[in-house]
Amino acid sequence: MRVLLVSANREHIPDPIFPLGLAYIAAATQHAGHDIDVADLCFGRNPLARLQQQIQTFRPEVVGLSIRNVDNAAYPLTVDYLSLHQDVVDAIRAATSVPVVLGGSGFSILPETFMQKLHGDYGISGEAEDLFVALLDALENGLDPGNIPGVLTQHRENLAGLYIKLPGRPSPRWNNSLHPARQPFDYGRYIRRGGTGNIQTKRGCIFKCNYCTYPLLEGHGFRERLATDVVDEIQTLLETYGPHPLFFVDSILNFPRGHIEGICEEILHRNLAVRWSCYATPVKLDRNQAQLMARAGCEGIDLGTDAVDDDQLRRLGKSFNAATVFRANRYCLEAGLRVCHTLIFGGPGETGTTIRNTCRAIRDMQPTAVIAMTGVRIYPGTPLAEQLIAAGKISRSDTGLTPTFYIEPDIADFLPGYLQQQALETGNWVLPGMEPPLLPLSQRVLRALGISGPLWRLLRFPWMRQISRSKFRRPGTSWGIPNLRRKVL
Ligand code: B12
Ligand code: SF4
Repeated sequence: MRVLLVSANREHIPDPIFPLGLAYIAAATQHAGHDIDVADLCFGRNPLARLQQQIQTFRPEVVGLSIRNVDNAAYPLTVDYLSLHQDVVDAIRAATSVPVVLGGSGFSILPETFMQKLHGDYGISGEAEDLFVALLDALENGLDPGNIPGVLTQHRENLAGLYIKLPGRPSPRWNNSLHPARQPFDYGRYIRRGGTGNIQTKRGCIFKCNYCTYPLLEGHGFRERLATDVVDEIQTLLETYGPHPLFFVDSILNFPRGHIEGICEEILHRNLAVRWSCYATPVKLDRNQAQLMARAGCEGIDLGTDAVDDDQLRRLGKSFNAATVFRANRYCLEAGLRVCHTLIFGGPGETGTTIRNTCRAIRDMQPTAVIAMTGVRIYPGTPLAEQLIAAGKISRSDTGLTPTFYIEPDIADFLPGYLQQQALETGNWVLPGMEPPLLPLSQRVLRALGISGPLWRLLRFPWMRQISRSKFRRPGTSWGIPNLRRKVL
């Protein structure tokens, strides 16, 4: 069949991100013998007109639409992408009447709601290499894809909750050396404009942080690729596109023990010069691991710290305490790794004391950068959403498409100003949703100057800290960002 794969994402903040998930779908579809074309709407003017022209020329028999983001998950300057997705579906419908299949991480967080809002013919929640191919086979053979378990259709009812109960169905094709098909896309443009390429080494997460969607999207167990297969892919990427930094998109790269070690050893064994960064957990992050990662090209590590107060860590469902964070931070700095701590303030039970404890501890640790979220984005199906519903603090309808944030009422007035003060004093804090993001123009200039990798690494330089500080000297302005739909509880 002729299959057109469309990536709807046009977000350039913090960077344009190569649509890795759709590239996996493209690879699986090609391997199954179908003819594919891709339409990536990320760059250029008038992408919808281009998309319609492409539909006229390619005459697809099926269109697959990838929906990566629901919103920017930041408060109070929340950006909601629903209308953008509606425009894309309208443009497709105006140009063709073939079935439209919805998928992607954003779609998978709220599959039924997206199906209703966007009137997709079919939808697949979670990883979809196998199911998408099965769906195409059904269409090709005149069968009803609605009979395939896991495929959503417009005509089925009572599917509510099905995908939350069946998260991250393993896709055998994925572990089986299926590499994403990057060639049909302009991967090079993402490296130039976005500063990093991306690669996935495993799926799933065994931890139970109570606000987190990753286990729902990818499954509660780890499914790892072989180190040799991962490094084959890295090597091919460097040979094909030249040297460029990579981001490992795994939920946490350094757990379970042995996985990243195997990859690092293989990188060193092949003498590959690759710079990379990742998300990591402080759990079991010891001196050996940090040093091996540094030797194998790791230039920045984004620790999912969330808080540095034992009570607050427990309430967020984290599997470590403040002492573990201190230790992990020290090992990383000793190994020469740049560290960014991601923090979440305002969750249930947060008090002025827990906020101050976290801020004090973070300042003591002297990381390169801090990304601090104000409020917890509440996602359906997460333990936190269920807990708040059971406690009567939110209703189920609060976990729908309108981005909803929980801020503990007692500290709601104090929190934003206090975080802005931290940012002003230190200069290395980034407050998504509370400050103007790096404007696309400045981002372009930095990339054009050849600065690659995550931009938070620049916060080690006094001049960048000065620029960062100056953003907090005009509190109360909206910096021209549309304050779209969102709710605070
Ligand atoms: C790594 C990551 C990042 C990195 C990316 C770095 C890089 N160079 O790639 C960074 C830190 C930069 C980042 C930024 C952002 N991110 Co992010 N990110 C992720 C993460 C952890 C992995 C994404 C990934 O690559 N997965 C691997 C691929 C293979 O999986 P996949 O894309 O899901 O694709 C599979 C399926 O979805 C499906 N599929 C995909 N497309 C299609 C199409 C069809 C037709 C079908 C049938 C199926 C299908 O099949 C694929 C293969 O199995 C996810 C969480 C997660 N675990 O998914 C969040 C996630 C995607 N991010 C999210 C968000 C919000 C953002 C930001 C907006 C945050 C911000 N304010 O800055 C930005 C947006 C950036 C942008 N330009 O779009 C949200 C999106 C949901 C939401 N709330 O809207 C997620 C889901 C996390 C969350 N909060 O739940 N992110
Ligand atoms: S926050 Fe990180 S460690 Fe916790 S469940 Fe999510 S991905 Fe796993």
